[in-house]
Amino acid sequence: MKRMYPRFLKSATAASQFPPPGPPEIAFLGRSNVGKSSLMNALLGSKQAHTSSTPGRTRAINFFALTDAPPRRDQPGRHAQLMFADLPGYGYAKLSKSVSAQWPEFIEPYLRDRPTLALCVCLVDSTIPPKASDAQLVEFLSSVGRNFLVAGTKADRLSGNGRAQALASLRAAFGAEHVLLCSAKTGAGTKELWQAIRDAAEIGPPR
Ligand SMILES: Nc1nc2c(ncn2[C@@H]2O[C@H](COP(=O)(O)OP(=O)(O)O)[C@@H](O)[C@H]2O)c(=O)[nH]1
Ligand SMILES: [Mg+2]
Repeated sequence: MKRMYPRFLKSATAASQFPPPGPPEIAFLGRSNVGKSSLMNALLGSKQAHTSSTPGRTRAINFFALTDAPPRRDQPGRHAQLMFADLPGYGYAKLSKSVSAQWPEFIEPYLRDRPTLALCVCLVDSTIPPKASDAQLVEFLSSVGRNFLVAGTKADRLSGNGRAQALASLRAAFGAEHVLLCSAKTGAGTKELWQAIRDAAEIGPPR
């Protein structure tokens, strides 16, 4: 799989700071520690992408522009094919169809209104039973008509039988067609995830 090259665009903590809608955008959501940074790095094949450990950026939406060729100094504004949006990770305990107390107020409008948002990748730890809060997030995304995918993370920690059970319980919770298992550690599932991203963004296979 030919890689894509991420370029950090900006960190936004208000709707007025979102970059202008451009190419199709993929949002990554999940509770802290679910493995979001690891999985994004596995998808991008780089450690430069994730900035969530940078102070001040953890409560922000971090936007990345992706191109299918390395950035060139002489073409700084090179056309991006895709955008990744790394959303703040923490408990969704209070998330509901109405505004959440814990969820920064710009997140819900982002998920509801962002015109170029093509897919929400919801990360759920496959090694523990799905949480009610994960279901609430997915319910919210469904209620606003968003295309979503549930990626069960850390699947390398499960045995073959454990993976089958985890897949079954995630499918029962979120709908079979929306679920896949992955591992940032082994790379398992990342090809399928890329395919789902490309399908949602309606961009062709890598050249
Ligand atoms: N075994 C295993 N551990 C993982 C995987 N992905 C993340 N982790 C571990 O889970 C912890 C949280 O990962 P991180 O990517 O920082 O989570 P984030 O808070 O969602 O960004 C770290 O200790 C990672 O090493 C995975 O695919 N397999
Ligand atoms: Mg992180």
